[in-house]
Amino acid sequence: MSLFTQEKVKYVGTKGLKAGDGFHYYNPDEMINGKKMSEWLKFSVAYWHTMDQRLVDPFGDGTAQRPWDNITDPMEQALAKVDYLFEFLDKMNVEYFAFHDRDLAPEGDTLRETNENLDKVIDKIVEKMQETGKKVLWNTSSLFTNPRFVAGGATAPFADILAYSAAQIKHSLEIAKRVNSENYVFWGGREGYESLLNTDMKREQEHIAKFFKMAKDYANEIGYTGQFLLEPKPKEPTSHQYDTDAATTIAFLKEYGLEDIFKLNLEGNHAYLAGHTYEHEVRVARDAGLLGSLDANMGDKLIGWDIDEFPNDIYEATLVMYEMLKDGGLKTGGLNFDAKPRRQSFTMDDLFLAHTAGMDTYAAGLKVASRLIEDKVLDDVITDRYSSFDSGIGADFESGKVTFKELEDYIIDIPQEKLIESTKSGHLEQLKATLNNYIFSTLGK
Ligand code: XUL
Ligand code: CO
Repeated sequence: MSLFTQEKVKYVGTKGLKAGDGFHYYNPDEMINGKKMSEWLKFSVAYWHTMDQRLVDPFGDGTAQRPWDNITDPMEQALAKVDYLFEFLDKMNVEYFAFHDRDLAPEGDTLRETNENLDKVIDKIVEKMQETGKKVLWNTSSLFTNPRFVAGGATAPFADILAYSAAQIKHSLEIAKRVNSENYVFWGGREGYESLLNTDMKREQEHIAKFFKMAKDYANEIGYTGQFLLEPKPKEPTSHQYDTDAATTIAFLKEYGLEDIFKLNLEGNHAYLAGHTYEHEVRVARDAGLLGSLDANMGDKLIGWDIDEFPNDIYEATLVMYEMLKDGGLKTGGLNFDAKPRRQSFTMDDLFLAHTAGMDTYAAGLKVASRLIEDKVLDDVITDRYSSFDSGIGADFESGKVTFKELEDYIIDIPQEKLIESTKSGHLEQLKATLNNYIFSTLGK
């Protein structure tokens, strides 16, 4: 018996222009660069949005209409939502989901009681996973919602709160092992500060570094081998988040010797808030060998806060998929829809349509990116642009054969005219128009 009235979403191709009749681009078995589309695109449903989000904004109550709204007992509703989740995954043809501990079950008065509530829901999730073959991309712990985390979790200036955080993560890692999560995510919700006037920043960062090492030790102790991921985000909720962007997060990992333990989970909207493009963040992680997973969402460039919109920007999706393909795929990572429909898109149909649109956007981006790679469009441009380092003085510099003095001897009498001749136009307008042509011609069939 079906819980949702909506039908299973199927691949229909691009026969019509109006969206809503199925996937236009997401064709799971289609081969792209030697692998099935479904293998490149390990999509994941985010429990906190898809099952829990009421579509609130900073000024208004939730508008969401969901079939489980009339179940008033919190534990009963929590258990019922598990059935809805698994039917949703089936109908959307999504293989993975992701969750915070607190998304699943209400808290009790003590951590022991909270764990008991949570374990009841996990028992049901494990059963459903065995029945359906669906998998967990990652789980995580919310160390930011409850008032006890007012000044952070692992960076809280209060030892009891740090102890509580450790115990909470310990239980989450046990859950990660039970549900075989492919990754374990840490997003430092309130790990940051409001003012230096009352903050010992160094002590807080030393605490969280030690905390991460202890988390890894515990994972090793219980035999949990999933990949640890750290998710950068600036500004929200504290004015100074410690893991502001990919580069800052990588510097932190290296400073504390954690770069072999962690990779990064990168989110589109977080990139904009940090003043970067999404593809920039992915490139920074790729260059450091630390690209882990993607929280596939986007923001509104006119709004200054995190709105977690479902992806619909083909240009951005193409460039992010380009980085992913160049990295050889996401390994243990996937594309998690840390995204919610707009507040005015409050029906259950909208939730189906939003996921369909997000999956199609990344499927389309993957197709374009794969053609760009096949035709070496950007590779050729970049090879040519740096070619003066492939021989002569450039190659001598790269291989460490020349000193500053020798570089000076080489260049000191070269006239300005010759120097200008040694530079080349970047042809950016042509390049961007070429990229547009690849988008039009790959998707316009
Ligand atoms: C918050 C955010 C989180 C993390 C997991 O902006 O992205 O949902 O992905 O805690
Ligand atoms: Co996220």
